[in-house]
Amino acid sequence: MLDKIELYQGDITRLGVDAIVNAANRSLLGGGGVDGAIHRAAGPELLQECRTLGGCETGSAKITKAYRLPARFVIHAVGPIYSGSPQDPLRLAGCYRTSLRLALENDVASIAFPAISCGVYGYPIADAVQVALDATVEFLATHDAPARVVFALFSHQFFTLYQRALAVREEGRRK
Ligand code: AR6
Repeated sequence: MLDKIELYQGDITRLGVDAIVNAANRSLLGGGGVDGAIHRAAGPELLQECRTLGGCETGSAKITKAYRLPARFVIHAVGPIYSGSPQDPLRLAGCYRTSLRLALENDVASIAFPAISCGVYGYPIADAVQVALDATVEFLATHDAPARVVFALFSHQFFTLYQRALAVREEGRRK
């Protein structure tokens, strides 16, 4: 499973994967951070399509076309605003699971995730990385697609954290 996972440091909007995941809010009508970058790069047609979706629940996701982006689809996932409650990891895992299920249903072979909820939503990255990897590994263990999952980390610090978390899992697998 781990061999299907890759790390990338930089701007997710530049990735030529089949689908990129957006860290959206429940309105799905755009915002700052990665959401703003995706809408800017995709062009105004993305917002037009998002207006037809009727928002999205926290912990879930919806799919649209990707317009001017190199990707074919954008999967808009709504992460939890971090509160320290036991619901947080369940909702965050729901974002990854739902996005991967939408990828499978739309013949997406490669998908890239940003660090959902780890910006203005305040989720501690050290916890979020474990939730992201657990949910992804579990999905890949029980489904044939997607073939490739990329975690796109904007900062070097987050990239290093993901690298370490993956290395620990690789090590655990070899033992
Ligand atoms: N490519 C990859 N990662 C990025 C990019 C990019 N171009 N830009 C930012 N990040 P955030 P959230 C990283 O705040 O915490 C929006 O206003 C960023 O460094 O974008 O889920 C929405 O509309 C951080 O590590 O998303 C919501 O209202 C990660 O992406 C709210 O923010 C997520 O940070 C969602 O907050």
